[in-house]
Amino acid sequence: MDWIQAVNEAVVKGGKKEIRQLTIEALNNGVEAQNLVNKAILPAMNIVSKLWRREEYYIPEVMRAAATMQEAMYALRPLLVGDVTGKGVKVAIGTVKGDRHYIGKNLVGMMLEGVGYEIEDLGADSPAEKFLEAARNGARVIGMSSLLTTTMPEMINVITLIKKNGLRERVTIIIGGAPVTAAYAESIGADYYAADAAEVVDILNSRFD
Ligand code: B1M
Repeated sequence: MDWIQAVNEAVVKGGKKEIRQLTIEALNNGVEAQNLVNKAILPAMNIVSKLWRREEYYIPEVMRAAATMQEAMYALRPLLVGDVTGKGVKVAIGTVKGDRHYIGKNLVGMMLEGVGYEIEDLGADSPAEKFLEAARNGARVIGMSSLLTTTMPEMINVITLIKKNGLRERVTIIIGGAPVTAAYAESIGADYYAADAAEVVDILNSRFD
């Protein structure tokens, strides 16, 4: 049995009920958790995206696939979030106001937690004030995710608010999400842009190790 393909297809088809069992079986058959994420689950969401663009999938199918992906991630979580020594760095991460996409943000949070960062999940559709509050309460990193071109400018509001409150020098700001680019990060005064969760880990490790 090709476990990678089976998990990939189950996510694309939105097989929420069977995905947990399937993921566990794949693990029991020697497939590594990280491989399931990188080779089965993330590519599945790309397929879903294409199907949506071609109007072969509509919002209910996309939602089902997203929920299935989350379910698979829950099953993998204990393996991705290993037994690691804490770094003593709190990262507050959220999807900006107006934007309800949270899968990528959750993945970034999970990967960071896996290597020892303390995560404060601000959720999706998170107003600027929530990011400010987190910065006030000791977060040393503010992570913002945006999946919509229309919500990207909300990142500017967050940075402006943090600056206005005199906290800019205290926090490292990292941003990402499908439409976000390194040039955009630079233009709005964020410290870093990361293309994916693994890059966030690399960047923060080089900043805090
Ligand atoms: Co939405 N959606 N969606 N959607 N959706 C996109 C983003 C879109 C590109 C699809 C398309 O048209 N091709 C498009 C945006 C177009 C644009 O603005 N450029 C779009 C749209 C238009 C919309 C709606 C407006 C549709 C509508 O209602 N007309 C609507 C908006 C609702 C809202 O937010 N207010 C909407 C709704 C939805 C669903 C609810 C159906 C669902 C969300 C489920 C959920 O999260 N609760 C959904 C989904 C699933 C998608 C796609 C198909 C997949 C997104 C995803 O989860 N990918 C997406 C198409 C696509 O992105 N190709 C699409 C998997 C995830 C792991 O990847 O989030 O990119 P991603 O995260 C990556 C990197 O970007 C990076 O790391 C992660 C991987 O390692 N990253 C960071 C993310 N955050 C980071 C933060 C960092 C660093 C890296 O630092 C802190």
